[in-house]
Amino acid sequence: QTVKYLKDYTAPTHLVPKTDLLFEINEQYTDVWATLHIEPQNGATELVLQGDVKLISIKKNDETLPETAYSLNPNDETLVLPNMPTEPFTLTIHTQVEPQKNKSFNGLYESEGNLYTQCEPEGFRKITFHPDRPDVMGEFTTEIRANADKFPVLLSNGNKIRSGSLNDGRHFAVWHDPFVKPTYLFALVAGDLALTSDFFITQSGRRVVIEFYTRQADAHQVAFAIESLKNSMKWDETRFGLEYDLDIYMVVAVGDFNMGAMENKGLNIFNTKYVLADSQTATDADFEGVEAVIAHEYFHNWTGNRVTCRDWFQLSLKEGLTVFRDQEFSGDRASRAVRRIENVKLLRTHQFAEDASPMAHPVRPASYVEMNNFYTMTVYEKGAEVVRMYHTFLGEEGFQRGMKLYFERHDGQAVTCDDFRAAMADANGFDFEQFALWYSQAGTPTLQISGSLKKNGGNLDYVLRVKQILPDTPDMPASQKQAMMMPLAIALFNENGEKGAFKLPNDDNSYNETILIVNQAEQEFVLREVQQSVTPSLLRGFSAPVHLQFDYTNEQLALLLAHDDDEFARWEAGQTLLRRAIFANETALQQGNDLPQNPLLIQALRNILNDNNLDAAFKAMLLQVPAEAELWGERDHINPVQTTMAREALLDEIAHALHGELLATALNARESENADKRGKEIAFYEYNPKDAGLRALQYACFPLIHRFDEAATIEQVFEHYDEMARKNMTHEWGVLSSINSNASAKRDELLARFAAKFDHQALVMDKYFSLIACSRRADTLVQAQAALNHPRFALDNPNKVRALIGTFARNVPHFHALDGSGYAFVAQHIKKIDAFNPQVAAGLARAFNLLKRIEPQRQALMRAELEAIVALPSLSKDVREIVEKILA
Ligand code: B3K
Ligand code: ZN
Repeated sequence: QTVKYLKDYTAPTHLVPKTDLLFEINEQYTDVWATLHIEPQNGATELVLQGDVKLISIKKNDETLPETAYSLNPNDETLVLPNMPTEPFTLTIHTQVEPQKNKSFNGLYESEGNLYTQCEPEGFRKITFHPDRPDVMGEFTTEIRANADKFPVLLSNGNKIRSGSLNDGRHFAVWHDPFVKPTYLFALVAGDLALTSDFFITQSGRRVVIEFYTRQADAHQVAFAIESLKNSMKWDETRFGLEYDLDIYMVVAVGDFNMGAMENKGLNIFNTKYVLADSQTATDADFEGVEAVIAHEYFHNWTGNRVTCRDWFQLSLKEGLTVFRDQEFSGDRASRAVRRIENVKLLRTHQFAEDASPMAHPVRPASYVEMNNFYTMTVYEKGAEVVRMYHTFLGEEGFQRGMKLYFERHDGQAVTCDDFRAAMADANGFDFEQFALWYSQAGTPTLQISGSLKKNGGNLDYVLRVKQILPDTPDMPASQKQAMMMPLAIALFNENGEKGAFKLPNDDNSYNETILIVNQAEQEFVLREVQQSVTPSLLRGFSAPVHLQFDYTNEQLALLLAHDDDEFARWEAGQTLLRRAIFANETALQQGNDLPQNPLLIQALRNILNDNNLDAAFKAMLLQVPAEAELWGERDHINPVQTTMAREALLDEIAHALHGELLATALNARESENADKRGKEIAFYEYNPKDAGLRALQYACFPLIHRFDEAATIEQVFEHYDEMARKNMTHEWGVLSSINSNASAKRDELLARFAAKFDHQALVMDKYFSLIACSRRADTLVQAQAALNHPRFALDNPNKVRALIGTFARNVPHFHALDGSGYAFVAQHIKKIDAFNPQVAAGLARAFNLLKRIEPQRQALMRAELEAIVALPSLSKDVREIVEKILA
């Protein structure tokens, strides 16, 4: 396999300031003529173009080149033209593609009779030959010709400059994008699609046309996405001073899509999952997902498109920054604290696991085999935390000064993470030299902190000792790593739960919170003139993406859980208590002892349930018991099913001890949700953040209520299902999820009714398949296998695969079944899917990341499956890269 290294970067030998494309769409294939206006650099004569597509012919300045003038190398997907002029010239390249046969959903492909493209990172080379690298930017003009009945809609980037009819029932459209862009932002859509339009007036008074394209049947589900887009446009103007630059913004929804969405200039292409939403088919979480992804892709117009990446190693330059921006947008929209906690939960569950796995890599990877494998939690989510740390150091004003300088310097360019860091530093006179390590050192740092009181004359000092521990990662041993720089936000609480004042060295002001700059392997911070009893609140707001170790007593954690005014720190105190209780259960299970009781934790949860001043959405977060994957942290010798048992035992304890409180809380939340809807239409149960919080609280309680008396609850659910379902999908999904592990036939009947009702709603059928796959019932594998034959299941649809097989791979007791059946099921489908969609197969392969950290018996079973996968001669480089790393 060819490994590409960041250190080998060299500037392009040829630039392509203009590319003119002509697509002739035919029944079986599409002809593409690409005219590249080429500018050789520094006298270069050898031109290397990238392409993985059938070549028909090449012309140089209108003269057909003989086959001897170039060589095609399918192995590294290159076309080498050795003797090219040193003066500017054009190449016109004729290629042919078969979109109907393309099930990789990369390049030009067909879905339900329409054509779509996906070019990031290297899909353009499946359409034509081109340098196809992000630092070769140019202006694109695209003409599309097709049958007018089959393909009434013809779209590409920028503005439509011409259109009209041709002979034989064909028509054409010509699009011109005035902004220079790399090939990865190219897009084309051709098909029979419904249009919903709207408009937005920018801060400078320009009218931007908004166009959403969907299947006819889905057009009624785009209103929320359009509102989200307008909110995003407004927000980027007010918070970042950034205005949209073209006169039209198009979004196309497609059901066959490998990821969430794609930010092609002026023509976003979206997975239907992140466009279509109405209250009968989408949950509150789905609405929030639509809003966030619409925002994310829109924000890329500046952070990604106007300023792009020099090379793919810099991916986090656009992704980390754009995730940070969409997180801030969601936080400004509603429930900032809850959004922050959700982001941290996601990071700690999946990114920390990645950082502790053979796939660990820095935010800026140093090497890759297949770039598609590096659209990771580390690049996106840890990358966003790195951007957030700049923001924490500089504050909003300083951060915006940095952004302004970044755009002043780099608009229209392809740049690196160092350029971004330099802009932040130079705009603020802040030294971010050491901070560069966040881009080159993989692994999650651990901060070991201890605190002690010290007499200082008549006063007391509180001394915090901070030790920073960096882990070994496959790319670099800890011994080669240097101490990182990070903000540590802290406050001190007294025994009454009040924030205590303190002073800093050489500073006579009083503070009750501050941000310490951690930048050494070991250091001490002195907080002067503190009170007698101190409970430190540490890493407030999750100020750095690290593990925190501090020897809190359970009483101190209960104090923070009751009183901390930083919602993250407060939630985290509760999570630590919950984690400790589960670990204690695990130990007891291992040693065959009785399970310990947790009266302090139970009382703390009781207080939360009874607290009428807590925001409902936040209360729901406080009641979440960490999932198995959140518990494994950096541990080895994981026995997954034992973790599940220990966790279930705690859930049982909570369900029994707090049954009355849980019931009262759920009923109160339901009452509040209903309060303003009496006498109104059922359709009034729409998404809004306040009601979403009340529903989140109901369904945080409901599974525990069901756990207390399964037989009685399933009867009730059975009786009231239709009534709940009529309200909206959040309720319908909420009750089904709550009883989804119930062993009775009534659960099967409810799921069957659900599936029958939504037979023609593809996105809801995804929910059905994921319910089947995440159930903890004993027969889940059997049901998942049966679901493969369901008429609405399709192995070539990525959403279906993720819903059924992806969800199953995260179902801890079933994926990790001791007979190996779960591993075999997932491995079998990785092999099948790899034959036509390597990206989706590689995504599934990550489920085996835990290999080395799991107990020996399961490890052997996993290993056997992985070895069978790498033994496949025709395996894609996508899956091979992942599986070989896991096995290494
Ligand atoms: N930039 C795209 C992701 C492309 C993934 C290619 N495998 C979506 C996004 O991050 O906004
Ligand atoms: Zn993105």
